[in-house]
Amino acid sequence: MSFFPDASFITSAHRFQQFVADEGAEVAFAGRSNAGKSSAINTILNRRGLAKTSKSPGRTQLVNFFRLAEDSRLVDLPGFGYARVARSLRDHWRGLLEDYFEHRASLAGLILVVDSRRLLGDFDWQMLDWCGGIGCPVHVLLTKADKLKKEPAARALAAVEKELGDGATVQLFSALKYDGVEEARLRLVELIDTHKRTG
Ligand SMILES: Nc1nc2c(ncn2[C@@H]2O[C@H](COP(=O)(O)OP(=O)(O)O)[C@@H](O)[C@H]2O)c(=O)[nH]1
Ligand SMILES: [Mg+2]
Repeated sequence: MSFFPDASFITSAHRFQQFVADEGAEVAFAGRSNAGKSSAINTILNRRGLAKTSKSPGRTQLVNFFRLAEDSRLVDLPGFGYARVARSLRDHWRGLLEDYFEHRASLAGLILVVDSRRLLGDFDWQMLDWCGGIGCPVHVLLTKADKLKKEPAARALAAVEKELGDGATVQLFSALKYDGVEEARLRLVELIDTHKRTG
């Protein structure tokens, strides 16, 4: 079964003015470069190649909008936490994301993509801070879980759950092995439905 049979790319934005109309509900995906964000989006939407995956981290990124269904979107945010990206570009992204979190009424939740072997970093805490400030729910995907054995994976999950407390929900995820895909889809749908019900 496909949760999002009508998923399609809408547009890319480099500036706030280029964002699509702030209507309905949208869930944002964020993660440090190379965390596995594009792979997670493609796997969750069951569309290989919809969000481009890359082996070269730090490639110029934009804010990418995808249609999920009538009145709902997925937004792929740039991950600026990578040292090889020029400082001016990082500052631009930071400002753009700050604007986004501050002013986006249709924002229903954030799915934060974190490499399960690296745990939470500065970029992730910045995202969590912004979301905490506006009461935006966060769901953390601990990706590339296939690279960890069962015990270390369980420990990574417990450690992040403990760090975040009630601040977010957390799960293990693997785009390679399809682990946790259904759970991620259900959470995505739940975030959208909750936003539509409560505004
Ligand atoms: N083993 C494994 N590799 C993954 C997984 N997800 C992504 N990758 C790899 O990690 C690299 C970065 O993935 P990508 O989705 O482009 O990361 P992004 O920069 O966060 O969008 C690529 O080489 C992917 O093939 C996963 O679940 N398991
Ligand atoms: Mg990517």
